[in-house]
Amino acid sequence: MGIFEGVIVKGIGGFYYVNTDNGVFECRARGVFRKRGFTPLVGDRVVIENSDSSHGVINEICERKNTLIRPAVANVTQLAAVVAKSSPSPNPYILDKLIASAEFVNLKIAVCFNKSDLDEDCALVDVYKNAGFNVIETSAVNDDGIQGLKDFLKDELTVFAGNSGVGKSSLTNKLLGAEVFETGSVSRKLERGRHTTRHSELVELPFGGYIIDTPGFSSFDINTIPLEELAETFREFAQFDEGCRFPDCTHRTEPDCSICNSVKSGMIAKSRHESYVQMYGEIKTARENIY
Ligand SMILES: Nc1nc2c(ncn2[C@@H]2O[C@H](COP(=O)(O)OP(=O)(O)OP(=O)(O)O)[C@@H](O)[C@H]2O)c(=O)[nH]1
Ligand SMILES: [Mg+2]
Ligand SMILES: [Zn+2]
Repeated sequence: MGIFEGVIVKGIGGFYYVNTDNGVFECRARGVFRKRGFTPLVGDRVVIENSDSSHGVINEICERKNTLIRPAVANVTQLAAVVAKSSPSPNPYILDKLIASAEFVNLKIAVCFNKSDLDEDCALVDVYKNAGFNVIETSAVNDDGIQGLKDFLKDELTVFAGNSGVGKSSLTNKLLGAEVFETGSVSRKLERGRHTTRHSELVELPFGGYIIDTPGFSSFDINTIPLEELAETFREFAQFDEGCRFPDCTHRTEPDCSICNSVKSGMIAKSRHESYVQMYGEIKTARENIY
C-alpha cells in the first residue's frame, strides 16, 4: 500500500480511473468531497492511497488551474472545438458558446473543421479564419490536416469538444494510430450523431501531450460568463471597438455602436454577432431568474 500522485483519466458512476507511475487505479473519492458537493473531474491531479494493485481512494485533489463546465474537465491548456464541414453541418451558435467559454478561462483555441474529404464548401471556415482563430481543416479518413493538428496538440493538454458525430473519437484514434475509441455513424436523415462516446477520457499522445475525448452535446449552457465580460470572449470585437456613442454600450442594437457598424460593413461576421446577442439575452434571462 502506498500514496501515489496521478491524474484522473476517466470517471464513471462514482469510480475514477487515476493514472499514476504505478499504473491505473480504480478509485472512489473520499466522502468528504461528496459532502462538500465537490466532484472530481477528468484532468484533476490527485493524491490517492491504494488498497491493492488496482484499487484505491482519492484523498486529495490538487488546486485546479481552471475548470470547464461543458465538457466538465479540469486543468486543460487548450480547446479544440471540433465541427464537421458537413454531416452534421455546424451549428454556429453552439460553436460560439463553446469558444466563448474557453476564451473566458483563457485557453488556447483551435477550430477544427473535420471531414474535409467530403469536399463540401463551408462558409464558416472563413468566418473563423477572419476572426483570428487557428483554423485546422482535417480528415480522419485520409491524412488531410493531421500534421497541423499534431503541431497544435504537441505538449499541451487539449480537450476535444463538439457535437455528436463530428469525428472527435475518429480524430483521436487517428492521432493515437490505433482504434482505441468507439466511433459511431451519423444518421443521414436527422444529420445527427448517435452520442457514441459516453464519458470523457484523457489519453497520452505518442508525440507528446494529452487529449481528452468527450461526449458530443447538442445544447450548451453559458451563464457563468458575466454580462459585462461577454464581449471580451469574442476576440475579434476588440480590434473594431473604436468607442461606441454610449460608454456602457452592450453592442446589440445601440446607435453609433462601433461593433454593430463593423458588422454592417462586413468586418465582423454576422453569425458571430448574432451569437453574441443571443448569448447576451440568454445570460441576462438566467440572471433575472436567480435574483
Ligand atoms: N468522411 C468522413 N467521415 C468521418 C470523419 N471523421 C469521422 N467520420 C465519421 O463520422 C462518424 C462519427 O464519428 P465519431 O468519431 O464517432 O464522432 P464523435 O464526434 O466522436 O461523436 P460522439 O462520440 O457521438 O460525440 C463515423 O461514422 C466516422 O467514421 C472524416 O474526417 N471524414
Ligand atoms: Mg466520440
Ligand atoms: Zn457598442
